[in-house]
Amino acid sequence: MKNAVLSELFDQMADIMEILGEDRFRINSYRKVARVIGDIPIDVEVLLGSGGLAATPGIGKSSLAKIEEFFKSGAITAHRQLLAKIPPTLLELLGIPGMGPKGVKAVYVQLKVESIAGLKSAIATGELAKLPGFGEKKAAIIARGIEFLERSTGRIRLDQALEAAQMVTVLLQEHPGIRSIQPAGSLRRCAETIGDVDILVAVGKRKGAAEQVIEAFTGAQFVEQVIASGPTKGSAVINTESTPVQVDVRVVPQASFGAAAQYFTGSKAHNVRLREIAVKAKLKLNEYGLFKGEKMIAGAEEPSIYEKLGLDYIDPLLREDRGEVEAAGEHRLPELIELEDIKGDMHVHSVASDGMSTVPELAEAARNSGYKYICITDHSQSSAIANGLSPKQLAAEIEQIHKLAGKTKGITILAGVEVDILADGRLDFDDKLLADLDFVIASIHSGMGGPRERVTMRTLKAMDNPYVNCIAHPTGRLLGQREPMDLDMEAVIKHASRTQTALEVNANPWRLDLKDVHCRMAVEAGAKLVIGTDAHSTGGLGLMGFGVATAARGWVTRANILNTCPLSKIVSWVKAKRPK
Ligand code: DGT
Ligand code: CA
Ligand code: CA
Ligand code: ZN
Repeated sequence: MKNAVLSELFDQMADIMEILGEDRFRINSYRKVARVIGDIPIDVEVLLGSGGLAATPGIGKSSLAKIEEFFKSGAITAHRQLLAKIPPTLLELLGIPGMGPKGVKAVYVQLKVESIAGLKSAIATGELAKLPGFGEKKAAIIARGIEFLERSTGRIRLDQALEAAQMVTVLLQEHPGIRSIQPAGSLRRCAETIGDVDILVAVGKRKGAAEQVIEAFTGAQFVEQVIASGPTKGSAVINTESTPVQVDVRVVPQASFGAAAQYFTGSKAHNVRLREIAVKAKLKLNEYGLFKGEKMIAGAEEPSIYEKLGLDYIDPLLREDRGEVEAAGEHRLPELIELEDIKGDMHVHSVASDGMSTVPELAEAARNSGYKYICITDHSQSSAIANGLSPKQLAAEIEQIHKLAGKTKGITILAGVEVDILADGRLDFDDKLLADLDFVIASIHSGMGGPRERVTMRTLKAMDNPYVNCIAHPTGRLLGQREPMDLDMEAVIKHASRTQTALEVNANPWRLDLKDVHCRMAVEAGAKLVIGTDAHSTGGLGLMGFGVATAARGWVTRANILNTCPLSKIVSWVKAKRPK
C-alpha cells in the first residue's frame, strides 16, 4: 500500500513550492491532497481503479492525473521538476524541529543558506537572529533542534524508550474519551534499540475526541518540540530524565484498534509477510482492519487478525520475519519464557564490591519480587575499579552470607562471585576458593578489544574450569558505547553446551548480552542460559524483564533457562560439573 509514500510526495511538493514562493492556492491544494490520501483507510491504488478516488472530495483533476502517473511510472514529473529547482541539501533543513518551510524559505532566500552546515554558521555569526521574524529566541530553538537532530541519529535504549512511553501513557490515560492506549513499534517488540516511540490510542465516536488527544499530547509540559501535529497524529520530541525522545502518537477508532496495533507494531518485514498471506486468501490487510471485499472481518482485536489469516497468535517479541510466520501456520511456535517463570536472580552486586545495597537489603527485595533464591556475585580482585574483593575478603563474604542465609526466611541466599577471566584465560581466584562458593560466574572485563582468537580462547578456557557455572555478559558490549568483543559465538555456544556451562542473558538494557539471535543459536545448540540483572542496587533487580524479553525474542522457553528451575536442580547442576 503506497498511501503514505504518495501523501509524503504531495507534502514535499507543497514544501518546495512554499520555499520557492509559488502560488498559495496550489500549495494549499497539494497539502489537502496529502492529508486526504494520508487519511484514506484503504489502498489508494484500489480506490483509484474503482473510480472512487475521482469522487473523493479534495482530489482535483490535476492531482488525480499526478496520482495516476505515480501508479503507472512510480514517480510524478511535477515532483521531479520541483526537486530540480532547489539544492538537494535544502530538504534536510525541513527535518530540523522548529524549521518549517517558511523558515527554510527565509534562510535560503535572504541568507543563501542551503544546508545544515550553512545554517549552523548563520546561527554562530548571529545572522539568523537578526533575520526578520527570527530573533534570539527562535534562533536558540533552531540551534537546539539541530543539536537534537544530530544526536538522534543514534538510537535510544529500551529503558529510555520505556520511560518516554510511560510519561505519555500516564498523561493520556487521564484524558476523557480514551478507550485504550498501548505502545507499538519497536518498543512493543522490545527490540534492543529504539528509533522512535510509537503510541496508539483508541477513542470513542465523540466528535473532536482525536484532536483533543493530540492537543493534550503536543501541549504537554514535557514536550520540547512539536514536529508534526494533525487531526489523528502527533509527533514530538519529549524530554525524559536521560535524553530527548521522539514520540509518535496515533489516534484510531476503537473498531480498528487491533488492526492498527498489528500494523504499527511491525516489524515492516513481518507485516509484509502477513499481507502476502492476506492477498493469497483474497483478503486485504491494512491498519484499519482485515477485509473481505468491503466487509471488515477483523479489526477491533489484534488476535483475530492472526486467527482469520489461519495463523496462531504471534507474540510481538517474535515479529521480525525470522520464521515466526511459517511456525504460526504450522502450530509450532515456542511457548516463550515469561517474567513469572524466573525463580531467582543469579547476578547481583552488593556493597562489598561496587554495589549500593547490602546483602540483607538485596535478599529482602528479591523475596518481595517473589523469588526463591538470589545469588550474590561481587567482583574479584583484578576488577580494581569495581572494588573487587581479595581472596580474604571473598572468604569473609562467603561466611557472612552463609550465616545470614541461615537466619533469613522465605528466600535462599547463595554465595557466588563474578570472577574475572584474565588475559591468558585463567581465573582471578584459585579453584580452592571457588570450590567454597555455591555458584560461580566468570566474565571478561579487560582486553575486550583483543583479536578474535584471543577473546574466544579466554572464554573457552574459563568454561573448562569445573567451578565456572556461567559466563556473564559474554560479548561485553555496551549499547551505543562499546562494540561487542569479536567472539566466535558458534564455538562459545558449542563449548558451553559441552562443558555444562550456562551463558548469561544480561538483562541490563545497556548490555542485553547475549542478544536475541545469539540466544536462539544457544537454544538450538542445546546450551543453557541464565538470565541475570547484574544489579548494583535493589532497584537494579527490576531490570529482569528486559532480559526475559531479549531471551523470548530468541525463541527461548522456560526449559532453556537455568534460573527457572527450583533451587535443588541448580544445586545438582553445579555439583555435576565439579570433580567427584
Ligand atoms: P524504530 O522506530 O526504527 O525503532 O522501528 P519501528 O519498527 O518502530 O518503526 P517505525 O517507527 O518506523 O514504524 C512503526 C511500525 O509501523 C513499523 O514497525 C511497521 C509499521 N510501518 C511503518 N511504515 C510502514 C511501511 O511503510 N510499511 C509497512 N508494512 N509497515 C510500516
Ligand atoms: Ca518506532
Ligand atoms: Ca514511528
Ligand atoms: Zn556483574
